[in-house]
Order: sequence, then C-alpha cells, then structure tokens
Amino acid sequence: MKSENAVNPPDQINQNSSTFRTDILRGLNQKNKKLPSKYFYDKIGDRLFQTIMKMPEYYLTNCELDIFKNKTSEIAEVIMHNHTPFDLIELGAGDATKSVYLLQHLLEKNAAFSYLPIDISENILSELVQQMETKLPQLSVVPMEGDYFEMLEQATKQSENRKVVLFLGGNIGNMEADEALLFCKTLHSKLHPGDMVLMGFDLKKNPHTILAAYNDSEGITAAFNVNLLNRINRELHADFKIENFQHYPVYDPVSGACRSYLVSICKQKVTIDDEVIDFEANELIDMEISQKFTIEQIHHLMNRAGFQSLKNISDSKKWFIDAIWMA
Ligand code: AVJ
Repeated sequence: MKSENAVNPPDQINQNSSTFRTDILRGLNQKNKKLPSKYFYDKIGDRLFQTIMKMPEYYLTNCELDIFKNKTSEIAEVIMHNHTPFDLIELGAGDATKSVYLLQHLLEKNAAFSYLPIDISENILSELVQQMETKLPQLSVVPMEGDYFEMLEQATKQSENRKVVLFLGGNIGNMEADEALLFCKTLHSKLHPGDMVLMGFDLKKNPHTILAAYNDSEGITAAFNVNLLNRINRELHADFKIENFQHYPVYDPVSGACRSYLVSICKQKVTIDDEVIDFEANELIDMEISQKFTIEQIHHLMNRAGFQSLKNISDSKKWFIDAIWMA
C-alpha cells in the first residue's frame, strides 16, 4: 500500500498462504458466499486502490485530507492535552499522506511526542522512515511492523507515555457492525484512561454520491473487486473465469451499508486446488461492506466500547468526520 493509511484491517495476523486459503474456502463454502475484503490489497490491489483514491467520484480521501490540511490546529489542540508527552500511533500508516500535516504542525508547536507507524508491510515502513528523514528530520519515528493490536501492546510496554491512536481512511467501515464493535472494544482494552483515539468515519449523505463512489464509470472499482478472483487464481491454483462475474454495488440509505457483490452470470463450477465450488446463475459473492454512519451511530459505537467523546472534526462539506475519543 503506497498512498493510503490504514488499508490493513485489524485481523491480519500472520496472513500467510494457508490462512488465505482457509479464509477463501470457508467464505465460498457458505450458503451466502462471502470473500474477505482485507484480501483485496495485494500488489495489484494496492495499485488499483491508489487509482480509486484519485477518481473524481471517490470523495473519502479528499475529505479526510481537507481535515488534516485545514483543521490541523483543532486536532493538535485536543491531542496535545496539557502538553504532556505522548506516543502518536498510527494503525496502518501507509505513506502517511494525511498524518504528515499533523506531524509537521505538532513539531512546529514543539509538542513532545514520538511517531509510531504500525503497518504489516515492512516495505511500506522503511519507505516511510526514509521519507520522514527528508521531510521532517526532527521527527522521532519508531516503526512497528506487524499486527495492530500486538504492536499496540508492545508500544504500551516500551514507554509510559500516554497514547494517541490514529485509525484513518474510514477503514472501520469495512467491518460488519459486530466486528466494528469488537475492534473498538479490543482497542479500548489495550489503552489506559486518558489515552486517545482519532478515528475516521464516512458519513451518510446523498445516496447518489455514495453509490457513485463505489460504481465509477471507468470500472476501476469493478477491477478492484475482480482482482481478488485473479489473486485466488494466481495464489491458490484456481480457475475463476473473470468474464463470468459482474461487479454490483448497492447502497441502502436506511442502514447506511454500501455493499459490493460479484454476480455469477451463469451456472458454473470453479476449481480451487482440489475443491470444486458450484455457482448458480445470478448467485452472489458478498465482497465488501463500506458502512456509512450518522454522528449518533458513531457515538453509540464508541460509547459501547468504553470511550468518551472529545471532539468531532469534519471536512468543509461535512461528508466525513475524524472523531476524537478518550479511553
Ligand atoms: C479503504 C476501506 C476506506 O471502503 O471506501 C474503496 C475501500 N472499496 N472502493 C472504502 C474501497 C472500494 C475503502 N476503504
């Protein structure tokens, strides 16, 4: 992942080929077929996602960038809390495109902090460290490669400083409601009273705007979904015929769930290694959820996980918020 922070969902512990195989087969052997969207991000998927972020329809990245560029001092005021030293931890830092604005501002304000980017990609982290050495040479960077929660625990053991955790990009939206609650509860359990979390949420808005972001005219989002079938073909010796599957995104403005499906256009068999998967004509594979929230839903989620609201910071269009919470 080159230019998004936090595209690694939380449960990517030791993502090796045998857990990949197990997860894929489990998903396709269910009555309602489902594939985990966390597997979208191989090399090709990373590149497709970068292209998505540059599409005119995909507003999320620009909204959060607007917040980090133009509301930087508001964020800094809350997280600098009494000017006590802190560790700024970013889950899925990527290349820190957005957070770099905050980091720079914090340095200008002489905040006492270290930056701890967590990512599962060693490659990304070493590029990030190099980039920070030139961009922000005064910044103290402690890269941490691995699973979010394991690294968070390690960070807690390494220093007594209070923690401020960034989880950007609206990645929480890729979790079903129960998974999101579990994620926030687990996050809370790894923190101490007074620690903070800043999390990005995509808000409910005009349903046409939302659906367009996942249904671009050039078919990049379609390619992004279908790439997982290609990945399964490549890595698990499968024979998905890509032309037999169609991208079908839907947005339900009542629940706020935007879901992407792949539709099997005919009755067909797919072989994965030595297993055969049967598809009926028009059978669906549930590929991804991108949940949209109201402020009330966000508060409900975070309160149930044990957090207290400090501040909501939104972009100029009020389409996206970065919510700051205290443990
Ligand atoms: C990276 C999870 C924020 O759900 O909007 C973009 C991923 N999927 N287009 C999102 C995605 C299809 C994206 N997140």
